[in-house]
Amino acid sequence: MKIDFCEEKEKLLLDGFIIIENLVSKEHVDFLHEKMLGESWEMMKEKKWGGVRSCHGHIQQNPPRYAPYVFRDIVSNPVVINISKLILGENFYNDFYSANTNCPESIMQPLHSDCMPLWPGNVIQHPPVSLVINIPLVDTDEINGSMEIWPGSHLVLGAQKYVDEKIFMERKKTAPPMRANMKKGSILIRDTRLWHRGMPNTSTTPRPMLAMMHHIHWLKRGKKLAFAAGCESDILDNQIDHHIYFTHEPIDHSIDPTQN
Ligand SMILES: O=C(O)CCC(=O)C(=O)O
Repeated sequence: MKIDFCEEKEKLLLDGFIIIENLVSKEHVDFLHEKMLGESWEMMKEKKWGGVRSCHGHIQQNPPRYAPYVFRDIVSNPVVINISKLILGENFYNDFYSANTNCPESIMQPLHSDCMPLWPGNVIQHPPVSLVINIPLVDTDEINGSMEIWPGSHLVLGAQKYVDEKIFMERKKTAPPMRANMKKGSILIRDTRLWHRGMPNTSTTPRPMLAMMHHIHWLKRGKKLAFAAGCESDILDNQIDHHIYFTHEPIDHSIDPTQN
């Protein structure tokens, strides 16, 4: 597959997101999905709701950070690295490795951005400083709650983290939202300011979607994430600052990775 990186970069800058298909091996996706699905059902039973405002049916679920569940085409995908480098420059870093699992009977989340602009009072928007990398572990569509995204909304001035209904109803007239429907193996890369929300999952199975966050090198860093020793060759790529450490201690991946 040939990717026009200049075109993808332009699209990402303009629309605030891109989706590229066939970037992750379906075997890797299925293998990780099988491992995580059991944990999704458990968390669902215990009503461990998370994500934005911990809405009913939405789980913040961390994937295992030990072999054999760590894959280079997920954590260090070369196409994603190339795009992040084009947008964020050299030495960008990742500080997040989790998943949004949207469970059956979930409700609609409030429309929101993941990060606010760095200079909120500016009269023009600054270039992107952070990107979210989303990788669904199943095909996603309107039935199982594909994410709603608002093209171009990352450039709207004056928006708050939770977008006021009056503001989004007005924007809807000229720039309506769409659903990020994806085949498994695809990757969605989006500006963290892009308006989006989880939608009801009316199917009978959870819809897991991995999430990583890439940041420009000078943005303030949080704690490093722990991965199990032995995964080094599945992860390390010198074009990305992984902001992680490897440990021989057992890793409880159910704990919030940034608290680990
Ligand atoms: O799961 C989704 O589709 C979106 C989740 C989300 O945006 C969040 O929890 O912040």
